[in-house]
Amino acid sequence: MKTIIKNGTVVTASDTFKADVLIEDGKVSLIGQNLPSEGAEVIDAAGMLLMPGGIDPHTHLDMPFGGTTTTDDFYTGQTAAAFGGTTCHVDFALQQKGQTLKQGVEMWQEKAEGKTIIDYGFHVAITDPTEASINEIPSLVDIGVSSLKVFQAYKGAFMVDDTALYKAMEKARDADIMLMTHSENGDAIALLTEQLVAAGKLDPGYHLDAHPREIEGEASARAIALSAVTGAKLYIVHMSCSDSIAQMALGRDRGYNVMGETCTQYMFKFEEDMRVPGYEGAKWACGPPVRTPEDAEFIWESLRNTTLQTVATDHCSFNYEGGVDGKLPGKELGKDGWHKIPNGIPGIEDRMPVMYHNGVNSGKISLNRFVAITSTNAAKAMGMYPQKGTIAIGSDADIVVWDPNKEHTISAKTHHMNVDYNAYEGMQVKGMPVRTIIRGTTVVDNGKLCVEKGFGKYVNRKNPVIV
Ligand code: DUC
Ligand code: ZN
Ligand code: ZN
Repeated sequence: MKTIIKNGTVVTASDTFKADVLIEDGKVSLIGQNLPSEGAEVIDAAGMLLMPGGIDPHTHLDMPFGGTTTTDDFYTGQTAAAFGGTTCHVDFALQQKGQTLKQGVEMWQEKAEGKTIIDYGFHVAITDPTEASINEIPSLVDIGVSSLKVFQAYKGAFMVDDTALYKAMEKARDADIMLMTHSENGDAIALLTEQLVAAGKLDPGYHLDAHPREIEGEASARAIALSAVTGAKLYIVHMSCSDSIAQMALGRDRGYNVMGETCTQYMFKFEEDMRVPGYEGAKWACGPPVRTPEDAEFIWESLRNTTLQTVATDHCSFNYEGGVDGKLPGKELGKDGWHKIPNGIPGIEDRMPVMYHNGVNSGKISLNRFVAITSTNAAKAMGMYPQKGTIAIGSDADIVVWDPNKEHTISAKTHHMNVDYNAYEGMQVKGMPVRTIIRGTTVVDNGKLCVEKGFGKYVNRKNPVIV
């Protein structure tokens, strides 16, 4: 099966050039000028950009959390991703108490089974750090898992102490696994939560007071220091503010093996959105919390100057008005106390258009930097490069045909995510995917899903690199 994409402009993390792209057996086989098209399906991409499909390194599909479960399963979440130009994601398999790490992965594989639309992998989150679990870490590479998550927050649920973090880092270092942290000080959050609730401070805005920026900075510094001492590769997820990102800059200046991710919402949702009167602020409860417009500017600059290297979504969807009409319970769970709001913001569909419009069109980042932070760097950090994350001979033909002039207004009324609100509601963007191709097969074409459930494939990952 041959396909040729003609007349487009190829954009990678380093180059922009006009070329035809030939695809054979799901892989890019030739890139060049005026390639012959005999025997091939021809896609005319005149006026279009051809970019590596987006890679979202941080999602939570079908995840039990906060007394409910995220509303997007692997079918709805991955379908939405494909409509937004994302061709691959890495989801978090959470080890349950008493489980082995492998059983955690198997549990998530079952959730994905028969529902997939795009390619995917799993990080494992170690939440029950027994000696057996710690000793199991090196064997994760045998099942294609090259990243391990440790929570420094969510005391009493996912959090592990510094002894476990340190030991996990040693094992990850020896097995060449990327150690990822959710860096906030979980002890401080637990105490602040107790005090705020006891004082009757129950509105959604108090979520912010329980998650001060300083403790994200402190936990990030701690993880970076332990990475420096152990030599483990460290990837800090969802960095939200200047306090933590400044620590990342310092660690990278010192030559430590550390890198940082941010998420789209931290550039567009702010504390003031959470402190509105009434309950609306619950929509933006996530951990770490949304911060300030000044932090957003700091994030843009850190993405530009390479202190931060990836933009993910932390896609974690809960309905604003859940628990009715057969819908899973959602944000309404916290109506009598912010501490019961399930944390999370949806966005798997919107990351690419939102970042393109606000980053590239505004001149904040170059087109090549856009590709780097939405695809290539995640592929490298997660051990998928060059199979994924670039357009090159021999790579999977995961290509998004992008119309730089197509305009779209983002809305929950038209999005494909299974959730009743959208963080970017009403945002008018210019630049949209018009065709999403995975392994040479068109998955979405001009607003139409073209593959059946089960199309997406598990990606075996290895040899992650710090970018
Ligand atoms: N943060 C969220 O907002 N949701 C899921 C988990 C997390 O760390
Ligand atoms: Zn997290
Ligand atoms: Zn997360």
